[in-house]
Amino acid sequence: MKPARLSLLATLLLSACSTGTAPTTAASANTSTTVATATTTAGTTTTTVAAGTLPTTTVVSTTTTGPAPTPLADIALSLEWVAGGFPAPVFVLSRASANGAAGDDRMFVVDQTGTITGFAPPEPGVVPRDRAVVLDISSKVAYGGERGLLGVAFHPDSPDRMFVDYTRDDGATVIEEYSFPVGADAAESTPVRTILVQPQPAANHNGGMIAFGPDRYLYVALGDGGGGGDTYGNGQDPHTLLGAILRLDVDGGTPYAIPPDNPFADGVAGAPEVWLWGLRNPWRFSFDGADLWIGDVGQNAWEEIDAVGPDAGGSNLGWPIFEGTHCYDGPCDDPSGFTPPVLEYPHGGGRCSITGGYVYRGAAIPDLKGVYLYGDYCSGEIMALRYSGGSVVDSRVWDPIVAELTSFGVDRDGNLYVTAWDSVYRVVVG
Ligand SMILES: [Ca+2]
Repeated sequence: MKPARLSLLATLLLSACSTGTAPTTAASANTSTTVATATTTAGTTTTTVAAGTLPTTTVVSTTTTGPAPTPLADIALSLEWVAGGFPAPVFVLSRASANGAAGDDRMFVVDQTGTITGFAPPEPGVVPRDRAVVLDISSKVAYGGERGLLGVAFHPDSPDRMFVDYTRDDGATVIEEYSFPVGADAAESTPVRTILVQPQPAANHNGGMIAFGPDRYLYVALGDGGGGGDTYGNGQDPHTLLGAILRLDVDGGTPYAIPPDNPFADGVAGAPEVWLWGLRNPWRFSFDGADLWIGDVGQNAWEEIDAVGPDAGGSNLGWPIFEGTHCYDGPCDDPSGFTPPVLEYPHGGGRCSITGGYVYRGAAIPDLKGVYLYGDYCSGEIMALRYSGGSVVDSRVWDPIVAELTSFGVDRDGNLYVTAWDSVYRVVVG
């Protein structure tokens, strides 16, 4: 038995899991995920959004030319434990060297409580022993439920610049920049500057992911402000930063500049910071080249993955008009203005909250190249898909293997990691 504790998403998820439906097999969960047709699922007639409704959006694909990929059914994966004993790990990352500068061999575990811990990169089968806290902001982080230190990103060109996303005592989301010189044991304890403060009307749905895109802009995920069913009406309001993914130029202004090609850069039809809107709680997102992959946590029935190209700015991802492809709070009779998910799966079988992951581009597992791996926080399953020609062409669910699957992460070589419960694992073949 696990000791009781406040854990990420726990409040929301426990209630959602308690209403779960009958167990769903892996196959049925994923065969019901491809979009674009009106379907009847679990006895409920649904309205769905047709795929490809935004003709200006680049068609995302995870496949590359070459030999036919290995069917996911033929790939055996497991998790190799690499480090444990963390209070509440929610993310793991490394930082690359830049411009020929010396790199940093450490990986960094982000704890929701407010600490970031560095540890030596594990060799296969070797437990890393040296670890040290590199930043502790727990005194100003409000931790509990879905609040806390939720995201960290290093600047891709200046890896001594570290950005954090956390919840402060009054519930607001704060993004700060810290100086963490490559080669230093730890980061400076006082932030260089505050990038953003976003008030949050409720404790849940804070988003939390921050990451730099290949365009060198900082992308920031913010949930709809919380409650349930979009209590505060933020999902379909492009003028609020809530329920959106923002795109900020942290190099071009103080505290940031608006990229001139942001869809609402002039502030007329929406907030200048907004890149994508109509999101519920985009807990984790990642880039695959210029494509943006988002795991948007659903309400009570459907979890979804969204994938958009670099010209998708201004796209409305549907919440709360749609939950996944299903009408939630209509009218839904004209879905043409919404970008549907590339995949959705229903609650049930222990599944109740998506943990978005990464398209695998590492060298260690050639069969996984181009595969998007993700998971479910509640079931602890690792899942995967291949996406080509506008549809999911292969999918797979592995056995439940971890409790509280909070996040995926990659190191600078593209190896894939998982944070769950108190540990960090590496995804390996076997
Ligand atoms: Ca959506």
